[in-house]
Amino acid sequence: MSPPFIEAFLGDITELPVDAVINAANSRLAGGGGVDGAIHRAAGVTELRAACATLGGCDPGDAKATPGFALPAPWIIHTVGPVWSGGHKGEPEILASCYRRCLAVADELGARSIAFPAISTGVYGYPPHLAAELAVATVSTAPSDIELVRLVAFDAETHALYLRFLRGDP
Ligand code: AR6
Repeated sequence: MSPPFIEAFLGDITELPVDAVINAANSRLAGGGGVDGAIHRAAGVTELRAACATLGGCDPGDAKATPGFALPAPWIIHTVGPVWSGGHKGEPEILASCYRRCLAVADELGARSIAFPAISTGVYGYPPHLAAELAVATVSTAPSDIELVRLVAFDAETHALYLRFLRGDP
């Protein structure tokens, strides 16, 4: 187990040919907007909804896998980030747990390459710079057999944040 190679990527996570794509889901795993909606549409709404319905929901900070169906990625790992409410309600710990649990589930699946969206930074309101710093710090120190982690930004500002923290700039 050694740290993975981590790279920032700007674009649509649903198009990436990695072993597992991470979904920023809700605790009912009921589908929604943002990256969750995009993943459902690209994977196939009917198939993915049915697979999610068997999982019994997912607690914030935890992660559960389904097949990727029509995605290039064979697996989807659904995780539930914290809803931001000022930062003193355990949000950083929950978000760090999302990254660690996704790496652990990816390990169990035998995945070697995975892609994360910027969990919680959309509808859930987590400040993007704090989330990007935490993502880089957590992924680079969590033990796993994953070889490649793509931190996927859907906007240029988030991409610049990943590049900055991956360079080690404050
Ligand atoms: N590829 C990569 N990143 C994307 C894509 C995409 N296709 N689409 C959006 N993003 P959000 P959250 C980025 O709101 O804050 C859902 O309704 C987006 O720009 O998708 O964790 C769920 O069901 C942002 O940077 O997730 C939950 O109810 C990031 O993905 C709730 O939203 C996360 O934004 C979860 O909220």
